[in-house]
This record gives sequence, C-alpha cells and structure tokens, in this order.
Amino acid sequence: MSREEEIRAELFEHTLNGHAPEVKALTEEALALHMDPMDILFKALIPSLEEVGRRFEKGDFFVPEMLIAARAMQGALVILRPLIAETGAKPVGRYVIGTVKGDIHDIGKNLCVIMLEGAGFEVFDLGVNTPPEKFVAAVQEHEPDVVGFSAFLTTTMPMFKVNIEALTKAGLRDKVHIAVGGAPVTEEYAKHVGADSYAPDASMATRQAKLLVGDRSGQSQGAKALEQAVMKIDETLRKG
Ligand code: B1M
Repeated sequence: MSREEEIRAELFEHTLNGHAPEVKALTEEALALHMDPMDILFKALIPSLEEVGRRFEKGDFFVPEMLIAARAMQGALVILRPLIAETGAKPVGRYVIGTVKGDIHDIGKNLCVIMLEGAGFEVFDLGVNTPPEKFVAAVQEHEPDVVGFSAFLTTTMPMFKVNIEALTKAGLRDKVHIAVGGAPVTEEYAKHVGADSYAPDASMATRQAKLLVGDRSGQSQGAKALEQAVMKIDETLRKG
C-alpha cells in the first residue's frame, strides 16, 4: 500500500473516531506529499462522515460521537479551504448562503462556500440557524445574484418556504435567484416550495451558479478556477 493510500485510510479512521490532532497532521502530511485537496476531501473525509451517519442510524454512535467527528473534519477543512478556494480573481457574482433556522449542520454548507469561492464568487456566509429576517437583510444589503438555503433535517426543510415568503413580503423575491439544498432535500421538494433551483451537492450548486451569471464569468479567471474545481470534483466522484 502506498503512503497516499495509507493516509486516506488513516484519515478515514481518525475522522470516524474524532481524533482532531491526527486528522490535522495527516492532512498536512498529505499536502506535503502533493495529494490533491479534492482527493483528501472526497476519498477520505466525506466517506468517513458518511460512515458516522450510518453508525448513528444503527444506534452505534450518538450525538457526541457525531460532533467530535465533525470537529475533526472541520480541522482538516480549515487547512484545505484556502487551497481549494484560491483564485485571486475579481468576483464573478455574489452569493448569500446560510443554514436555515433550527438547523446547526454546516459541513455541507461550508463545502458549498469553498466551491463557490473557488469559482470566484463573493460569498456572504450567514452561518447556521439563520432566521428569515437575516436572509432578508443580507439580500437587501448585498444584492446577491443567488441566495442559497441549506437544510439538513426533514424538520427544518419547511423553513425554505418561510424564507421565500419573507423575501416575497420584503419585495425581493423577483430580484434574486433562490437555490436550495441539503441532504434530505429533493428536486420535487424544491419545486413544491417555489425555489428556483435545487442541487444535490456543492459541485452542482456551483455549476448552476456559474450558468446563472454565465456571461459575466465567461472570460474571467474565476470561471476557469470554477471549471477546474468542478472537473476535479466530478473526476474524483467518478473514480470513487
Ligand atoms: Co446530524 N443528522 N443531527 N449532526 N448529522 C444527520 C443529518 C442525520 C441524517 C443522521 C442520521 O440520522 N443518519 C440526521 C437527520 C435525519 C433527518 O432529518 N432526515 C441527523 C440528526 C437527526 C441530528 C440531530 C437531530 C440529532 C439529535 O440531537 N438527536 C441533531 C440536530 C441538531 C440541529 O441541527 N438542530 C444533529 C446534530 C449533529 C451534530 C451537531 C452532532 C453534527 C453537525 C456538526 C456540523 O455540521 N458542524 C451532525 C452530523 C455531523 C451529522 C452527519 C453525521 C453528517 C452531516 C454531514 O456533514 N454530511 C449526518 C449523517 C449523514 O449525512 N451521513 C447527520 C457531509 C456533507 C458533506 O454532506 O451535509 O449532505 P451534506 O452536504 C452536501 C449536500 O447536501 C449539498 O452539498 C453538500 C456538499 O456536497 N448541499 C447543498 C448542502 N447545502 C446545499 C445548498 C445548496 C445546494 C447543495 O444550495 C443552496
């Protein structure tokens, strides 16, 4: 087994067990060996978190285990983020994003932020547990091309509709593209609540945003960075 393969396996295990110092050290070692940040993300960290979810469903893991695994992964993301998002280009568009009220999951939303920034978008991340009025204020202030709502629980998905109603009431509904996503969300649900688009993952969310601001990003470095990021992710996913 090559050191790269060992690192992937060790990252998987240490993330699963929430060993943050080891995850950080392995991520640094992987980068020193010139492993691709997308490879580290999609072949070690995300599969490990999926396993955490499976164990939680079976009752083998509880909330504290999920939390320490997530924290360990966040430590790696802090290191990977600037490498994936590096672009230096003029923003190709503006994107406001947040996890909806009542929901504190943010790893998937943070991946969207990383991908969007990598594509050259100026992203305003409102964080987690975001109330409708905060989305409204951010759309008023930043006048984004897209506002994105993330929800990771079936119980918080209904906040999409509440947010859209709040934007409508503020007279902003027709001024911004509304995108939604998150693990339990489906295309049908997105249509049902009146969103403009749904994406199953960060790669697709970024691709859709790029299509939306198409002409503006056509010639820019940001567009190239996005294309590269999307291609890398697609390639990694296909191999996986
Ligand atoms: Co929670 N949790 N959790 N959790 N957690 C899930 C989501 C769950 C599926 C676990 C399970 O039962 N198998 C389950 C939800 C069930 C359901 O509603 N259907 C669940 C539950 C029940 C809960 C609690 C209620 C547990 C409890 O307290 N009893 C509680 C809720 C707290 C709350 O929010 N109010 C809770 C708490 C937590 C922790 C705090 C411990 C922790 C979160 C830490 C954090 O995020 N900082 C946690 C974790 C880690 C998970 C799992 C294990 C991992 C989530 C994750 O990060 N996935 C998760 C099980 C699982 O998903 N396997 C689970 C990896 C991530 C890359 O994928 O989030 O899907 P994902 O993001 C993707 C796409 O969804 C998409 O792109 C991302 C990247 O490709 N996407 C978008 C996301 N946003 C988008 C926006 C877009 C477009 C695409 O456009 C705008």
